[in-house]
Amino acid sequence: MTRLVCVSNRISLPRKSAAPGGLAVGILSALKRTGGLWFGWGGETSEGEPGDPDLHIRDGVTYATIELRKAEFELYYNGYSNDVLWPLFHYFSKGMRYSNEQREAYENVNRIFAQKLLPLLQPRDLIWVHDYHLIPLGRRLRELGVQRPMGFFLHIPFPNIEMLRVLPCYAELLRDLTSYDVVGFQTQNDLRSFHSGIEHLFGAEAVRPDGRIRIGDRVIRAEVFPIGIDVAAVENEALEASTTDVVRRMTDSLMGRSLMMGVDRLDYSKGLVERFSAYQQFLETHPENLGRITYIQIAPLSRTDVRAYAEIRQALEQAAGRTNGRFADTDWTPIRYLNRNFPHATLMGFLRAAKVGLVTPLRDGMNLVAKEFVAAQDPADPGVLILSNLAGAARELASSLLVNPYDVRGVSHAMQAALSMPLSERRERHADMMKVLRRNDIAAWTRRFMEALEQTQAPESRVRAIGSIK
Ligand code: ADQ
Repeated sequence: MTRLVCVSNRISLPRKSAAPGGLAVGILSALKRTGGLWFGWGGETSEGEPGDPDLHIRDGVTYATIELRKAEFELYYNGYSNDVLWPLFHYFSKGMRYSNEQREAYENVNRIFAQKLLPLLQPRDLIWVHDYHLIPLGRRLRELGVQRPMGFFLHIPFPNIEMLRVLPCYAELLRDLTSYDVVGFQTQNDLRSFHSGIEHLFGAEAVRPDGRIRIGDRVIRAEVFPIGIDVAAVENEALEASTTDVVRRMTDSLMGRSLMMGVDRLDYSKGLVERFSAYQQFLETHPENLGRITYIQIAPLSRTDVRAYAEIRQALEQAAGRTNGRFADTDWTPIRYLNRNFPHATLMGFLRAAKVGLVTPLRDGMNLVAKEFVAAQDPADPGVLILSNLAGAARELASSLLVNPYDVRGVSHAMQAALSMPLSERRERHADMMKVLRRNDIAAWTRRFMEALEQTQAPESRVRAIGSIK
């Protein structure tokens, strides 16, 4: 039987308190369905050379975690991945800080990943590598002789060649992506950008009319696989959580006020500063809402982010302070801004209680919170989603109120429109979006990607036993 092997930078073992990001949520749902191996960094750094992977088996999934050397991890993760690739791929080239030292650490960590993963691989594995931290891993595994089908999925946007060219080693990055048999993106836009890079590097004829890419004698499938959510699980979580103490306490504290809610990782790409400004403008231009709305923003800070995100954190604290200072009353706080984690189910309960969901990233690969907000609603009395048209999710959730997140006035108008939307319209929009979510849920995403990977298996790729290659 084939086995699915997922590889990602970070592994979240179940039951750890840290909030899994979107990537972890997606991978875990995929592996829970199929069983298999999840390989990645376990969250610990070491002083010396990293040892062999630690193995843990839970619910049919084997978790193989490695440690990384502290200094190298810093350069690879906070440095190259998050100070170079993340801003560049989100079109914030001004935020990018490139250094060769970071690039070398990135290469080296990918080499270590390949070396540590190799002995765990079995002859019938399908290998699925996730996200921008691990773009060179496919090439590294190929260099070690791995011939099994290998796929790569990019959870974040892929920039057009004119933006990508800002990166000194953009050509290597594009070549590395062509080591995979399947390369998946969240949206057509990202795929088009990838094609623009391939055409730039290999010539227009490299992109075939059917969208596949031919380079020499290799054909690569580059396709769109928009990530979905486990709709039924979110519906249940939200419903069950709505009767728990913590959600009840929150809703009681609203004293009948309408709730607007945002849940994001604390990151500049999520557009929180602009969102806070829009809320302030909303209160200014629609004073009839004073004392009648509470906006709760949950934006947890993950441990590794502390240094890099100090600036945005400060900007948000100041913005929330300004709005509260100006509008608060003895019995009303307009914004409650929380830098803490909650269990996923509790968040779903909070989202269900919200009349308005605010998802306004300046750029986002997909944005699962947008999808979760819709699935968490009570279909009989659903809240309204305000969604950035620069999030991948906007392609599918066209029945939300789409906004440009930079347009502070437009977002503040959307807040008013959402709060005054008649029930019939809310229901209609919600039903439309639920159809889309159900059609393309997390199971469909996993299935489609795995089918694409399976279809790439050429007979000759099964000949070598990868375990024997060192
Ligand atoms: P992220 O940027 O992490 O993901 P997102 O898609 O919104 O963003 O996913 C966040 C996930 O973490 C959601 O499932 C959310 O419920 C959960 N979460 C957020 N805060 C939490 C908290 N405090 N406690 C528990 N859970 C929390 C990246 C890309 C996205 C892409 C995803 C998936 O940046 O564009 O949608 O991967 O591909």
